[in-house]
Amino acid sequence: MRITGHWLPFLAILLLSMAGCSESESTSLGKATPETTPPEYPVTWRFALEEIEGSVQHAYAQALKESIEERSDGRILLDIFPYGSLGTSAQLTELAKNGSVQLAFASPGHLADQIPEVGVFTLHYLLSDDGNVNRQLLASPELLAMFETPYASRNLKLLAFVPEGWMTWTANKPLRSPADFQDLRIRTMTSDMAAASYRAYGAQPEQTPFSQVYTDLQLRKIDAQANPVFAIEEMEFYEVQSTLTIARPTQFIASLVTNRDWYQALPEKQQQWLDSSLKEVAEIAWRSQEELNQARLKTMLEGEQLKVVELTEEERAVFAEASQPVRQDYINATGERGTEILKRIQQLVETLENQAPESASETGG
Ligand code: 6CS
Repeated sequence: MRITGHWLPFLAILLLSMAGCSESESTSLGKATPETTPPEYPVTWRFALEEIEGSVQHAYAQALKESIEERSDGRILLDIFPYGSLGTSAQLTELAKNGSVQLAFASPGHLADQIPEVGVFTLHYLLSDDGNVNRQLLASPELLAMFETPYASRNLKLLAFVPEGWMTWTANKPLRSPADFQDLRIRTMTSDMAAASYRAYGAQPEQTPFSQVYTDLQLRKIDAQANPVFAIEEMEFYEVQSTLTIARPTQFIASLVTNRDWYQALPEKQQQWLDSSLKEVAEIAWRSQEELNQARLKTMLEGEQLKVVELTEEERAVFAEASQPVRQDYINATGERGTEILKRIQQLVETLENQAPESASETGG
């Protein structure tokens, strides 16, 4: 299943005009509920996804819905809006900022134009090859705290980083070395940082919304794109590309955000329900992205829909080397705070790798 995006802006405008119209006015408009006034239940929170039904984000949202509705005994209800029902990733972030939706996914690959620090997750060959190390890194309260101020500067509260599997490349040829990227028109997510990594390989990146990728590939406006396996299958990119290259340059990482004022004004009990459910769901989400990525690769292989090329460690090392200058771009864009984040991630990866036995999987974590 895929979607086309020309009507997405109209839905986003509709939602923008509905800002704050969720079922319980007292708790969803970012106005603090006075201690003495008990909240009116049930309260409905809207949750906007950057991915369609059946995706990793959808599995996460369903698990969160189940958890919070059960934990709150039906006082909190979650209304899930899969990609295609509201807007592009950038528009969803706006909807979260202005309180039209209470929860939204905002992937660093799109968000880095607004919050440059988060662009660190678009850098190649920075994270560990061990999926479990990355999982622990992304759940680290210390790491989340480092992003608090950058997100707050956009009136957003970062609730979680959600790893969704390794980024893989599709094209109509194998992409074994930077030479294969020369002048390749590869679609990347919309931020400049997301594009920079591919420019370093010699490509001509095209920064476009997710909903446009299939058509652009079909019409040969672009030659290639990057995404985790599950997304390539569900968005049917395999129909218009011949080869999947597994180079494991980085994980696809999403961030879960809410409006900061809204979160701070939540009655204490509701904040606790949300925080506890987020903790519970993190583990489920990790397992479901692994399963989904593996199952979808199997489906595409069985259907002989794509030729799969996995790079050797030597081939990956050439890309890792070529990607190094982009770290300076990141530092230039983020200054002291970004430099600190980059350094700390490198240290945490090293520490966690020394503690953990190797357990990476090919397509998932
Ligand atoms: O490539 C993109 O734009 C999208 N890819 C995924 C896997 N999730 C959301 C994101 O917007």
